[in-house]
Amino acid sequence: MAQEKFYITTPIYYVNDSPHIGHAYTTLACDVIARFMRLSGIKVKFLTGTDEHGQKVEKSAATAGKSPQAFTDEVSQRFRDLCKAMNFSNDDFIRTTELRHKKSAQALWKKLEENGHIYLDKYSGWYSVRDEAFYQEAELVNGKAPTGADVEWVEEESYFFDLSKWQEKLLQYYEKNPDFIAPESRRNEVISFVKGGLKDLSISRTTFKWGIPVPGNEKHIMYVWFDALVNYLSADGFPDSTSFWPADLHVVGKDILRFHAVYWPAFLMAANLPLPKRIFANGWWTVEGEKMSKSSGNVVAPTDLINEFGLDQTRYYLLREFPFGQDGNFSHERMIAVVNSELANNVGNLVQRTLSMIQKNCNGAVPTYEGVGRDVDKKLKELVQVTKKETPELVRKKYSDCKFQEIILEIIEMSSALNAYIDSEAPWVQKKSNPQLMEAILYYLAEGIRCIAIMLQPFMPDSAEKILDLLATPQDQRTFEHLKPAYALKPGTKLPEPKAIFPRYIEKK
Ligand code: ME8
Repeated sequence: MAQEKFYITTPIYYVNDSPHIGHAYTTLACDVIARFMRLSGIKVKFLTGTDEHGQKVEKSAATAGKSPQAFTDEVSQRFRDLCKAMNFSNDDFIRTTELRHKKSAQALWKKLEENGHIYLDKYSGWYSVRDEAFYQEAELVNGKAPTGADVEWVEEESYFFDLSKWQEKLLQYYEKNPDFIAPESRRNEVISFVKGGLKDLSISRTTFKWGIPVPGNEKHIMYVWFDALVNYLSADGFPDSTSFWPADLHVVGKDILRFHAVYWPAFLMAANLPLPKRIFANGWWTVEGEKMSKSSGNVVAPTDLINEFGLDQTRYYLLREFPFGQDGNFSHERMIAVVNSELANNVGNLVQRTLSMIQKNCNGAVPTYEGVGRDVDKKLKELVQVTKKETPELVRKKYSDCKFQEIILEIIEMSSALNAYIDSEAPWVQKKSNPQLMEAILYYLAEGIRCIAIMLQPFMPDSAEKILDLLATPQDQRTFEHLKPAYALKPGTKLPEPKAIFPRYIEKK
């Protein structure tokens, strides 16, 4: 049965810093899936937001000489601005300092308490503020967290969640639901972590104040990860009424998979709530071969890329460069090469050549394919059919599996094939000798472009829209359903003056 609802989420980002391409990347992936689902007629909730409590944010506010609230207001706005700059289509933006979230986090806490899964004790152990995570002695490497972050010794009264009781249930769940954690290699890491044994989890702190008070004992504030994970429920109206939960997909970076694939499902099981259907972990961007960090001064801001290369070029490059789930590297030189060879010289050139030939030779209207003396269009028809040989189910599966690079490269391959077809058929040669044949060639090229533009919409919404406008495709005929031949271009439709879509990038000296 076709699914008619889809709930997709990004991590909520810490407001200790300005957004960079790593943050934009995870949200972009969600945006592309959300757009694809909407174009497939599915009702979507796409959520992103900011994680504003905890010691790390409190410290950053102090360093900036601001109150935590003023500081979080300011930095959270930068993430909101990023959504606009990147053309993200999120339906909601949650901040953990909002009342709706506090209510929700306290309700989940109470539920776990009622169900007997929370108890008061003392915590003593290592804590890393940068990671906002507890570490066991055995996990430390040369006195630091395995991530390289500094740790400090913490001893305080704390509430605990009985995580150790959920080890077997979690393992059974992973076993029964092989798609729950992706990619496969990450799934295996989670399984071996859980098999290694789970300790009860400290879920409250008393040594600072910037957090959500524990219901019934305000001396304690909730551990920031307990607070943060609940955002996926609070944005859907929990505990009053939820309309989208369970989430279909949580996309997160590989650094925070453990929180989502171990702690979160355990909390949900303990509260008798349904589990998200899938958690997909994306890999890590380095920049010119180096880890991206403020101290190395190599942080790439998405807005800088947008200003230099264009918005859709940036969206395209980030998802095209390497398979989602793997690690990859940002290189300025590679970005120029990709933008020029695949967007300017390939798709852009195809659109430009075809539409200007139509404008010049077919009275600026969609040409006709009727009455051609030979079967010229067979090959092209097949090319256009490339889009249709894949069933909607298969395409949907590719999106759900986050195979962005594969999807993009298939579209580019189709564009290359159409360009090669122009060269081999040379419609301008047919102009005098066989104008009908020329028209047929141009018709199928234009129809191929229509399909390409429809398919590019999730990745490059503005540019795809411009191409569809140039083809005078009706606004209500631009979904994946409209790839079907029944909605093919109608000969005789007047077309506007062609415009360049993807300019060539010329490096400024
Ligand atoms: O962890 N490459 O927030 P955060 C790829 N608040 N992705 C990257 C990246 C990089 N170099 N750097 C960051 C938190 N990311 C918590 C989450 S969720 C309930 C709470 C992305 O601001 C990636 O998705 O540290 C990573 O998981 C996320 O940003 C971490 O953002």
